[in-house]
Amino acid sequence: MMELYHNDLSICAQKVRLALAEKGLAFESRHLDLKIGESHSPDYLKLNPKGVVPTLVDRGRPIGESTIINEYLDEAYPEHPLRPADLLERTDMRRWVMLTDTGLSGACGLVSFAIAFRHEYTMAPTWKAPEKRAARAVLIEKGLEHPGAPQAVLAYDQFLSDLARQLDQSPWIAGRSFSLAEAALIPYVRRLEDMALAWMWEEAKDRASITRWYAACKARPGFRGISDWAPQALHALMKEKGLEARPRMEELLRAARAPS
Ligand SMILES: N[C@@H](CCC(=O)N[C@@H](CS)C(=O)NCC(=O)O)C(=O)O
Repeated sequence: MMELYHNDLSICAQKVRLALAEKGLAFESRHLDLKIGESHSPDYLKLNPKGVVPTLVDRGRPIGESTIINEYLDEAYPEHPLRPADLLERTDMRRWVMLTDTGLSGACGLVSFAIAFRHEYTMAPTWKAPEKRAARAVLIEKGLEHPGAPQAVLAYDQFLSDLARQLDQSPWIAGRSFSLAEAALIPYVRRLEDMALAWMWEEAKDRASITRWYAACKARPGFRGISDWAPQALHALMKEKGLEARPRMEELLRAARAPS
């Protein structure tokens, strides 16, 4: 059976679990605790030299990078295809998946940490890279007052605008079918919901298509890749801190949207 090295709340791991669940593929779970640095153990670094999750081990070979893992899964296990048959829809799918590796992932990490995780995480002893330790220390201290927060909030907000516009035109992100674009992007919407920030689309008239789409996503088998792994205690903290953060988030959004 395939093995998946992952973490319950990791966005990149959620993305792969979503694809696995949607395709009905079972896996042996190898859950790593990122806050104590388990992804930096010498044994794990042999599988994933970057020390990050997820890593899939299939046919005796480790595969890293969530985008590559999902493409691999869909090629290796063609039942319940997650890449549109239409070439242009498939191209669209890849463009949307790319968003996660070109800014959205960093924005999500900063916003999540600034609002919620900084209240839970302490410095992992195995975070050896000095620049990483220093960056985390500033985020833990400053939260949404971090100098990178306005840019990260703006990027997340822009993503929601783009997503809503796309979903005004088609039922799913890449056209007529649920695809790897959903697997890649649902976790980013879910993260906002986990932090009680669903008002960012639910209270915006021009983002109603996200509400419709997200309800349809939740009804899919793939969603279990997130919901089956939801850590209850951390969720309570994320919600509490997200509710507290709403006024500051609204201020940052007003500033980000104001014409310069
Ligand atoms: N580009 C990679 C990013 C993986 C990544 O950054 N994973 C994070 C969790 S979402 C991680 O393992 N962080 C642990 C650490 O940096 O110590 C992918 O898509 O798989």
